[in-house]
Amino acid sequence: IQKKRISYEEKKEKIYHPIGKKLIEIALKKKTNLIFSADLIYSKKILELVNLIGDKICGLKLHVDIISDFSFSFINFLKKISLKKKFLLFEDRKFCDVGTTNYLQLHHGIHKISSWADVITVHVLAGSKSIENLNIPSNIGLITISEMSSYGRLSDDNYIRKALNISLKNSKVIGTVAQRKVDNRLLLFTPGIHFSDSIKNYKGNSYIHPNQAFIKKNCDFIIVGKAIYQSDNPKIVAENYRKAGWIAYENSF
Ligand code: 6AU
Repeated sequence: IQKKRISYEEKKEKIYHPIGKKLIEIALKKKTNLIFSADLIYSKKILELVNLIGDKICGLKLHVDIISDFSFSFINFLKKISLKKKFLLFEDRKFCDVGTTNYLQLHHGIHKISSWADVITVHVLAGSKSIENLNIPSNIGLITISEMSSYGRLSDDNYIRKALNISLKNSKVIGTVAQRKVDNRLLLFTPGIHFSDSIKNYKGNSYIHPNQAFIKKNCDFIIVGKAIYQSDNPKIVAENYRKAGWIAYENSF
């Protein structure tokens, strides 16, 4: 495993999946590695925020199952904004079951995730087969969860190594969530990001500054939620995270 920091341009050559390449292209074009995690329960609030900060992000991450007034008109609105402002839609469903159940949850139910998401998250706890044969459209990329950001996570080094191996072998996988450097053929996504030192541990989740994420862990994309949506001025704060993430990336070589 080569873990030396490489640039987005170099990484784009190593990632075969079109969605992985597209995400890097967006990052380079908009100079942003910021993914906004809109963990809000009303669609209106999400749309308001996205209209405000869509220019500053390369991805919008949803937990679609927490949205109380979910509808396909909401999804259609989002899709339009995402095409106009150029960012990808992530559904952080963290599929974690046997393959046949993952399949049903991906394609059916009220959310029909495979009909609109660009990127979806999966655990590989149930083994490599659980994310094979899911009939994933070619325009959807997978992100595996190899190592969570939470205190007391149960994954040990052995689990993480195996999860990363599964990620490398599955051609649908564009990257992973982990708290360590990973192989350069994977994009590394880092949640648990906050400027403030005083929020290092918040309700069991751990937080680091973007500098640490890029410089210590060779992260490629930061995922920021409450630091933005709970702030008094999401537009300014999102710009601050965009800038911090971009500068941290540039300083990480
Ligand atoms: O910035 P926050 O803490 O408000 O939001 C962090 C977001 C949440 C979590 O569900 C998610 O990141 N997350 C994930 C992801 C992205 O899959 C993995 C992880 O290890 N930790 C984590 O917080 O929507």
